[in-house]
Amino acid sequence: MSQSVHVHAFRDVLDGGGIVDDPERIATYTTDQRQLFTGSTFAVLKPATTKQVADIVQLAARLGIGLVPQGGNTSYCGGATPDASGRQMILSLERMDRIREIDPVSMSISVDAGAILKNVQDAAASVGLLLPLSLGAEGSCRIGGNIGSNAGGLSVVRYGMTRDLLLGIEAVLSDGTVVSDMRKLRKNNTGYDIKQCFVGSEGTLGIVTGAVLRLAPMPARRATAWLKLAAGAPLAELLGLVRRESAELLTTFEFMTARSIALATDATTNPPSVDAGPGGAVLVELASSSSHLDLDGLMEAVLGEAVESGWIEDAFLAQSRAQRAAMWEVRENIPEGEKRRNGSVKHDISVPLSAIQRFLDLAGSQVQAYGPDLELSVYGHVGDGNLHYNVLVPPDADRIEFTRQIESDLSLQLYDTAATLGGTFSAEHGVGRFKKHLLEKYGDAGRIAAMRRIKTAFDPSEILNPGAVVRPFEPGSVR
Ligand code: 2HG
Ligand code: ZN
Repeated sequence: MSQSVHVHAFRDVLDGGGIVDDPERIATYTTDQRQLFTGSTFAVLKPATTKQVADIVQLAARLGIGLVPQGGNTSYCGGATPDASGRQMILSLERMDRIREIDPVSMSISVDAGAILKNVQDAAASVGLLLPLSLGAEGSCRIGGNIGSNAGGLSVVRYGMTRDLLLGIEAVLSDGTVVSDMRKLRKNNTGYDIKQCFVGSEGTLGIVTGAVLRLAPMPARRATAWLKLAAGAPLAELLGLVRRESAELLTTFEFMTARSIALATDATTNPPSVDAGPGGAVLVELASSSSHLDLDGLMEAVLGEAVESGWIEDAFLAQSRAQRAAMWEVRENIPEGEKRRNGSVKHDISVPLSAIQRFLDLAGSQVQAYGPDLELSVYGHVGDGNLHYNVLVPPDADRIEFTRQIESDLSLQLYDTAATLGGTFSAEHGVGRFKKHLLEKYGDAGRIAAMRRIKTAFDPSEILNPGAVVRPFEPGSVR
């Protein structure tokens, strides 16, 4: 069957605005967020309802066409980019962006999978509640993608990953069956927790069309501080101190090296007055929904103790909203700063907190031995054991070529080190198409075997995001 016949068939199951087959418009969907790869597709499908998604899936299965679900196209790992075969279609959820219901008493929000994260945050805020998922891409990423990649972000230390916020789900299986489990229950021990199968599956097990998310009380007070670290400051111990002394009020513990701060500052319109100490800097935030707690006083006491320990040289407590925003701007602008300087080769590492210092030492020596002139931008969610250990692309280098070169050698050394310390090559960015070989290399054989069996059980005809995350199970194979 020709492509135009396919387009015609899909047009029949969608309404007028539901299909894009103009090559110029298609091009805005086929390149990944980091512009490392451009795939090929003959049309982008934009359903407006769950029923249309189910019809699309059934038709795709009949025609043997792969479907690549796409939300805000912000995957760092090519999870939402079709391959080059031209046999895959993008299924964009962007028209399914409704807030379905907010239930302030149950503290939950029900949304379409194509709802933009920021809009969901705002909807929750409009009833005085917090959606505790916050990340740099929040203005464009969509809830379905957050679920598909189990997004983490800037407040995981307190609230957990997307997985921990998910109460209910609606998803279309590969035969068009709709899993309609949009419940708001905290407790529901009635067999397999099917919704969790879709979390982190990057669209390979079903198309998420709706979700119910857990909300939290909106913080009434925040205390935000910038800590300048002394040389050799032990991050895990410092975190331990801050966490212990601030009880359950810690929401952020973000580490940044001087190089990352400088990159962010270059990308900032009003450069802030904060900078790094010899050991880098940490952005700490405490938050409380109670207006009766003296958070600033608590933060000052915690910081006093940290100064006494000799781990920090100096600390600044934000005295106004503007100061707080300026501190956050530095942290949030680091990826943009890297991009402006010709990008970086990204390593989204996590290791147990007890091994974080060792990772920094060993990885530092590996980089030094590989290329003494290489520059690093190291920062991340140290509260979660997650480091973005990024190698900067030299300004005069070809970005793609340099990335390939580093990824074929130094990156593997760094991942080896993380693996030896009990860590992982992808903490919060997923696997997608770019990190599949790493899953093969570092994943436990039994776990991969289980993943393949699950993939085959959910998607026997291999139409759901084919080529992403994991190969289907092959009968007779040992894995
Ligand atoms: C962040 O923490 C994101 O800002 C992006 O996860 C990390 O660009 C990166 O390496
Ligand atoms: Zn991150």
